[in-house]
Amino acid sequence: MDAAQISHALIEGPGYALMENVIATADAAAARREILDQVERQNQSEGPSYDGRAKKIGHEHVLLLDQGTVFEDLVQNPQILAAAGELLGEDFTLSAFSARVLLPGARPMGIHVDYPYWALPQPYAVTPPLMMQVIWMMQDFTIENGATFVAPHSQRRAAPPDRDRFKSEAIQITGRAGSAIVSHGLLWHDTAPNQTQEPRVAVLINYCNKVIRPMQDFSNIPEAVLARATPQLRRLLGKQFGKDLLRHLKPKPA
Ligand SMILES: O=C(O)CCC(=O)C(=O)O
Repeated sequence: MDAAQISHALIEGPGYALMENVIATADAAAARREILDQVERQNQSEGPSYDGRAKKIGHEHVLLLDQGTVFEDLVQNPQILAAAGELLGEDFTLSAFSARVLLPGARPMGIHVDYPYWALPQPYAVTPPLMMQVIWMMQDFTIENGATFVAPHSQRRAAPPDRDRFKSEAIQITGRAGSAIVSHGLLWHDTAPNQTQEPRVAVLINYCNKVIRPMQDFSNIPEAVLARATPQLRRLLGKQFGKDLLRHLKPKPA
C-alpha cells in the first residue's frame, strides 16, 4: 500500500494498516535489546518512573528520544513519515515516543482512543485526522505474546470506546518483527495479555497535526541529540514551527 492508500484505510477503511517488514528483523531485534537494557537501568535507578501505572499491570514504559541514533532513525522512517504526512498534512509534529514492554503475565491496559482525542471535548470528528499512532513490532507479535487488539472501523464512530462492542468486534493484529501497525487516533484499541515467558516489546510513536500540542514534554532533550538532529527531526520536534507557519500567511496570487 502506498501512503495515499494507507491514509484512505485509516480514515474510510478499517482505521489501521499493517505495514510489513518496514525495517530488517535484525534491526528490530537490536532495538529490542536496547529497550530491555534501558528498562533494567531504569529499574536500578532511584528516580520516579515515567509511567507508574504501567507497572501495576506488568508493563514497562520507557522514553526513547535520548536513547541513541537507532531510535532517532526509527522516528524518521521515510515510509512511516510518508503515511503520516498524507494523513496529517504538512509539518505534522511528534507528540509521543516511547517503548511499551509487556512482561510475562502482563494484563491489558484498557480500551482507549489516543491523545489528543481523550483530551478533547466531544463531538469528535474523523476528519481532519489529528493523530496517527505507530506500533512498531520489535519482535514477532503473536496471539500469545500480546499482539495489539483493535476494533476495525471503530474510528468511524468518532466516539469514546464502548466495552461491550469492543469485546464483540476486536481482533488481534499479528505480524513479523520490523513491521508496524499505523492507526487513526480514534481507533478503539487495547493491549492484550502476554501469556508467554518472554517480554513483548513495541515502540510507540504518536504523530499529530501541527496545531496539536505534543503529549510529551520534549523540552529536555539532550543537547547532543539536538546538535545532530536532521532538519526533519527538528521539524518533528517543533523547532521550525514559527518559520513553517509563515508559509500559510503568504498572499495567494489573484
Ligand atoms: O503496545 C500495544 O500493544 C499498544 C499500546 C497502546 O495502544 C498505547 O500505549 O496507546
